[in-house]
Amino acid sequence: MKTIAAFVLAASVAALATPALAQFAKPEDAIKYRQSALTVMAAHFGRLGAMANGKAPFDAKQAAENAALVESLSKLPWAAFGEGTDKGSHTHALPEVWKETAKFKEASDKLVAEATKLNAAAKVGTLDSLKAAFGNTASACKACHDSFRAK
Ligand code: ASC
Repeated sequence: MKTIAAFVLAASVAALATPALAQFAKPEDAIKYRQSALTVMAAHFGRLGAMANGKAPFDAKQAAENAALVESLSKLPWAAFGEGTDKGSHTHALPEVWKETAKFKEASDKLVAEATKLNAAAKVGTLDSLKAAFGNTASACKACHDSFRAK
């Protein structure tokens, strides 16, 4: 009994201490997860872009809903870029993601910060506030793509 308890405790500690990859059974699962999160985020960000760029009528409620999703989704992909997930299925992620980890973290933190501001700006309910925050968020997307995503 004591042995089992000790084993369970050790396993729990190991699970808590293990890096993000442990959340995924296989590298391809992590790749699929992060690509899915980024795809869904881009869909909602694109709806905001259509409004910000005058291609769709501004709708404050729609903007707020989409920006809230963008903020939540912006937090998801990064845990799925763990060690060993540079290959396993088709990926556009460059080796720099795993070579320049501090720079990659800075770039992803920047996106989360801008998406958080975007959500706050959308809640203001005006096209002008949406436009400014949309542009800053798009710049954060682009900065990360420029350094870390294959063309
Ligand atoms: C989008 C989208 C991206 C970013 C990026 C911004 O709508 O799908 O990847 O914006 O193009 O520069």
